[in-house]
Amino acid sequence: VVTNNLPQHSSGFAMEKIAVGLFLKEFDASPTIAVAAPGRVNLIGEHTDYNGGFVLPMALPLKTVIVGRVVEGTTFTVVSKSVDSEEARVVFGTDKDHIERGLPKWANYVKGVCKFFPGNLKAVEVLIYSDVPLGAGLSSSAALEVATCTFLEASTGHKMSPIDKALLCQKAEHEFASVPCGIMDQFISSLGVERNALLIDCQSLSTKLVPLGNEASVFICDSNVKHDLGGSEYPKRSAQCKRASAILGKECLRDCSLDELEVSRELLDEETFRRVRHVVSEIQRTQDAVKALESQDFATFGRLMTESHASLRDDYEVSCKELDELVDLALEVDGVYGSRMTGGGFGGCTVTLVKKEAVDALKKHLNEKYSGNASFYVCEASRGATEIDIPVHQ
Ligand code: GAF
Repeated sequence: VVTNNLPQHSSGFAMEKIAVGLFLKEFDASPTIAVAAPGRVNLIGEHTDYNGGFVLPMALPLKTVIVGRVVEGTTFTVVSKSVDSEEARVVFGTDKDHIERGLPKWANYVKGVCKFFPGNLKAVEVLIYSDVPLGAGLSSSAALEVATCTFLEASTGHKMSPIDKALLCQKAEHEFASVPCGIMDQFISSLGVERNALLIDCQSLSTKLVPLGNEASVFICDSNVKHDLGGSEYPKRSAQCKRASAILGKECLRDCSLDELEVSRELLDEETFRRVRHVVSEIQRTQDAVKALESQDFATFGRLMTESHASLRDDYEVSCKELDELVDLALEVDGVYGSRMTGGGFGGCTVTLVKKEAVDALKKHLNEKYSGNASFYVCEASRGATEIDIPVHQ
């Protein structure tokens, strides 16, 4: 699998301008550094990354912007515009030996990245401004981690490769947020490329760009439900997969085929068997989906997305009734190729591949029929984390 880079195009600077204005208000000075890192949507390949499998996410135009400046002293002062004001300002020392996780929780993503950053930290004032919805399964935490790391690169001059940056941010999430996540979210936030999805081989960490073409739209629908269960079920699934690969004598589930699984069926209890069947079949579906997309076969790609949803719902049991309802409703609309839940599950978003001309009909149908209150994003694949020129504040 090879990486081929396509040229990047800069998007509008609306978010950055607002962030600069907010920084001025907060710190009574102008920022000198601005960075941005995107959220992501995963098109297919769910709960496969921590099993060494394949994933196919794309970076979103929704992003986390950090603006700031280097100051005298030994403190890191960070203000977030995404949280309530009494929790919004956090100050900690730049001596990495003394950076510890704590409260408020949101700051642990920033602190974790600072703790593991390879260069010496500078004293800074920074402001975080984001339009990635929190807890919606669009990787707001990875966007914050990767934006923080990109800011540290800019403020210290210590540059990292995009892959090392993703790995550092994953470590921060493991150790400072206690989430045993795979590599997908940090990877795509760091390496995303405009107009392309990114096939990631989570075993070798090699990547391949897959152009999305112009015919179909990626339609994200936020169910606006968040089930607490997500936090406790994710580590359970990951532990279950680890145990299953040990029983099957594999290093990870990527190394297991459906045929082998069938032969070893009696080694696993019924629930574990279904969990493994999801992972193994999803890894195959992701590879098939990439082939389909490469030949612009949206019908096959869409069918695989819908099969992925059924597998996540029935075998992996990480969907919920609202996500199932949104998928079923989407599939009723002419011009929809396929639909599935995206991200960790237990709430959050669905992703639907739909003919461009059917987007309005899809929105209308979901608005009329969904029992909850949905929000929609029709997204182009965007670029990964980057330092940006400071926009002039007006
Ligand atoms: C979350 C995790 F952070 C990812 O690593 C991935 O496992 C995903 O859930 C499920 O595919 O976003």
